[in-house]
Order: sequence, then C-alpha cells, then structure tokens
Amino acid sequence: MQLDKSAIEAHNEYLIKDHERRFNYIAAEVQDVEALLQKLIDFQVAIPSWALGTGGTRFGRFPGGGEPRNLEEKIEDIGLLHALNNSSGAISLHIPWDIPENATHIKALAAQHGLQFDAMNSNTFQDQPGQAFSYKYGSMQHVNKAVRQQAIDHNIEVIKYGLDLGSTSLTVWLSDGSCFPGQLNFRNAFQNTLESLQQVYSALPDDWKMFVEYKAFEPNFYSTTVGDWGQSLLYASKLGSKAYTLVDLGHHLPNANIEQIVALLLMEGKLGGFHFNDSKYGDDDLTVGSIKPYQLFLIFNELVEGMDARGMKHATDLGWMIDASHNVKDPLEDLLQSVEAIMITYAQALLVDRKKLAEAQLNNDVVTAQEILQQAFRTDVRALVAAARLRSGGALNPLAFYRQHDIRAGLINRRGSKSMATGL
Ligand code: AOS
Ligand code: ZN
Ligand code: ZN
Ligand code: ZN
Repeated sequence: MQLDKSAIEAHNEYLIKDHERRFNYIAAEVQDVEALLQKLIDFQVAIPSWALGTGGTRFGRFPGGGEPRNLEEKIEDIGLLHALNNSSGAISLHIPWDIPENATHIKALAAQHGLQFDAMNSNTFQDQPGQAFSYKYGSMQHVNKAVRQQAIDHNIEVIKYGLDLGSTSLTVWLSDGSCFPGQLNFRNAFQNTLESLQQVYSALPDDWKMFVEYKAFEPNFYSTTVGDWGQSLLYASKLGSKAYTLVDLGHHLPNANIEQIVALLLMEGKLGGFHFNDSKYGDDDLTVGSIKPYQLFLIFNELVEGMDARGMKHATDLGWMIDASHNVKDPLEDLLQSVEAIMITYAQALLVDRKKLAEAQLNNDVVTAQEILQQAFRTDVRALVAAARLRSGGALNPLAFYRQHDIRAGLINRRGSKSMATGL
C-alpha cells in the first residue's frame, strides 16, 4: 500500500492557513529559521521492525489486527509512516525475526519507500527451533565455550545479512546475567563476554560500528553482564574504535541522570546511539516523551551541545532509533507520536541560547541557566516541525491523516484481523 500523494496535498491544503499563522508567529522568534528547518528535515529516526505489532507482557497480548505478517509488510508499514512524517526514513531489523530471504528484493522495496537499513539486531536471548545449545544460562558469558561460539556465529551471520542490505552497524543487546547470588563468577562472565564480543568485532567490516547496549535488569534480576554504561564503556573501550555504547532510555536504575551519561559518553567519543522510549518504572518501552518530556529535552540539550562541540553531524553521526512496545495503542499511531516527540524535542534543544548559557555557568548564575533551558523547553515548536514536514512532502498532521483515512482499517482488510507480527 502506497499513500496517495494527492491525498496528502489535499490534507495540507485544508490545514495550511492555520499552520501558516502558527508558523509565522514562532518563526519570528527564531534566529535562523531556515537553518533550523534544514536540520529538522535532515533528521531521521529509525523504526524497529519489532515495534510494528502489538507487544505484550507475560500476562497477555491484545493484537489490534492488520499487523505486518512478514518483512515486506513491515517495510510497507514504515514506508507509510515515512510518507506521512518524512522523519522515519530507516528501519532497524532483528534477526532471526526478519531474515531477508531475498536481500536484493528487500533492498529494492525499502528504496521504493525511501528507507535505509539502520542497525542490525542480533538475538541470543531466545532459543530458536533447531538450535544446538540453549541460552538459558547466558550466551556470550556462558561457561560452555560451545554456547559462546554459537552466539558469536549468530552475530557474524547477522553482520552478513546487514551487509547484503547496506546496513553499517550491529547492535548487541545481551540478556546475559544471573538471577541469584553465587550463580556466576562476575569476572569470568565479563571475560567470556569480552572474548566473545572480540570475535564478533574482528568480523566487523571497517566502515561498520558495533553498539553495545546495556540494561540494568530483566530478564535477569540479580546481575546483568552488560548492566550499565560503565560496563558497556569498558567493553567498547577494550574492543576498539568501531565499538560504542548504546543508550536505551529505559535501561537505567530509577532516577539515573541520563543526560549526564550522554554528555560524558559523547566527550569520550564513545556514544553510538539511542533506543528512544519512555518509562515510569523500568524498561516500560512507552511512547517517547509521554512520561518525562523534560528529561528527553535535557538529553537532547546535551546532544546538541556535545555534538556541536565535537563537530559532529546531528543527522548522521549517531544512531537514532526507537525501541518501543505497544500494549494498548495502534503501533503505527504510537510510532507517529514517538517520532513527533523526538522532532519537537530536537527542535527545542536547537533553540537553547548556548552563548548565554555558557555565560550564566561562568558566573554561577543558577537562576539564569535554568531560565535559559526552560525558555527553550517551554517554546511551542510544533509549527516548526510541521513546516519541515510540509517542505519535504509530508503531512501537516500525520496522526490526523492516519485517522481520517482509516489506514488501520485498510491494513486489517488486506492482512486480516488476526495477523500477528513477530516482536517483543
Ligand atoms: C531489550 O530490552 C533491549 O531494549 C533491546 O534493544 C531490544 O528491545 C531488543 O533487542 C528487541 O529485540
Ligand atoms: Zn533497546
Ligand atoms: Zn529494552
Ligand atoms: Zn526498552
């Protein structure tokens, strides 16, 4: 299903007057509005293939119908999102859930929708049918070398799939850890994991990055072998210059200062990218910006400041990915909301008066520093984000368009009300 461009034009025409009024108001407040709009246009967020269906908890799953049944349909769904917002021009695949049987065909299909392949994700947290060894007691940390080798081989296979599709990064998230004290020797688990990652790293093409994702807990509840940014940074530093830390916003202990972690990883040149989501308690994987929008803003504030200080290109020098799960919402609506939240927050962070902030910091003027940040955070930038979308051919209000055109009903018609996507 491809969206009809003329339907988007009609939608925009209907909303243009209101939009222009709001845009003119905010544009007059911004210093270089053209430069800001271009940054917004360039910024793309990758959609994870596993977030297109209804997620669930161990208590149940309530699919809403019309979920993508295969990789082609997942690409089609992301194509829909991208046609509406022009900011989701990439897909992050998960092996073995998305094995591309015919890479040339899959690549062409993605290109048809204007999509690139972002980081490839490996999976050594589940046992697959026919697999020789179980990951019940870990994968790369495992006491049995044969299990570790199986996990290494799988990751190398994922790199190969990625190469065929034009991806240039591998995200390794390990559920390895322990459930009870005494279950494993921490140092041995670390060393085994490091050695396994080194094997994968040595198979990494020169122009690839490896993202080492950390997570405080779940599914292991006593220890996790890549449990926090310190441990991830240790691995990434020992591995080499192609290895980086990946920050998933839901993977910290409560109240962690994520923006400070981001600032320091950037300073060390070791920040690889993000899994955006939001949470109240743990790895809740809720819609980006739905619970703690100010935290998200403070993270983007550090990103803009730190990337500019290092001369990095916002759009391309880090991996921007969503990692979410939808239990009660239509996944596509949720993803539209998440991307919008990211774009809004990025725009707000671009508005921060960096010169004045630096001055306030030098003068220990705490009040002014806070005012400067909150001034940007409290600015309604939605018309700027919409203007960027309009310029690149998207819809002024993607969510409204999605609903008015009853896109979910169309998907259910074509795929059935019981179709279920693979994912978490
Ligand atoms: C797990 O908690 C991590 O967030 C992973 O990044 C991700 O959810 C998983 O790899 C999806 O398959
Ligand atoms: Zn994640
Ligand atoms: Zn997670
Ligand atoms: Zn998560």
